[in-house]
Amino acid sequence: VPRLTYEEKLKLQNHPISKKLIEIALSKKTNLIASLDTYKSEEILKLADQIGDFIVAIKLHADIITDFSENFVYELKKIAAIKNFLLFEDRKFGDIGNTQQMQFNGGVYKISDWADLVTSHVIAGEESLQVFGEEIGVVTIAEMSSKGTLTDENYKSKAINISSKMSNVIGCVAQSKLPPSLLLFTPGVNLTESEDSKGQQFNTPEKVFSDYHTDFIIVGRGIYRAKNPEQEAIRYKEEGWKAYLKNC
Ligand code: UP6
Repeated sequence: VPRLTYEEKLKLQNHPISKKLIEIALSKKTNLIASLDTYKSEEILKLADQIGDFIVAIKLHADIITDFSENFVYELKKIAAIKNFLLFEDRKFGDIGNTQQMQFNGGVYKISDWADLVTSHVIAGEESLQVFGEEIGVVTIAEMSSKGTLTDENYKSKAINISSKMSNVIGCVAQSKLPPSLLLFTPGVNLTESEDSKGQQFNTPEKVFSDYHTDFIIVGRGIYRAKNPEQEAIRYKEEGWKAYLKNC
């Protein structure tokens, strides 16, 4: 069975953030999310400027950044507005609702002030996801990319069931097919490496589009560690789009 096109998927979306993601994908012809997992805010801003034209979103781990500040957020949002991409905080919340709510709104990062999307585990059950409200796009972790992950078929199907029910959940991080109304985000994508030394497992864009019918590829080291990140972003953008078209 062929996958749905982005146009077909767009019709199934109710959340403004999932619509926006697909609209950006269609207008820029890219399904690439760059994961800029670097320590320095200046480096993230520089990379964002270099690769912003080729991506739908930048994924951050705010708690990696040593000099996180309001000014950094302000500058990044400016670039995101000019280059038309979204901000995705990969917080992977995994606690009771009350704690997640405080982690989402408070602390140093004030994620709810700036993120368009966040990731959350579903380990604490469906009510824990309600605390993110309706404005942000929640992406649940249904299945992880690493060796020996505990997200087996049973866990995954329960996580997907909850995700399908919740109006603020727009999709899942997973390494296999999802029901078509949910957006699939697939990390662990690299064109040259098949694994790292810490349990990560990589696939090619072609594989994740043909086998999983993914919607968005998430690329970290493949881009930010490259000698020429701009050139690699273009390469992943083109490979991802080619793989999407081929598997429609
Ligand atoms: N990530 C995974 N696998 C998952 C969930 N999230 O790799 O199952 C995240 C990592 C990292 C990025 O936290 O930010 O995606 C992958 O980066 P990489 O391409 O450098 O491995």
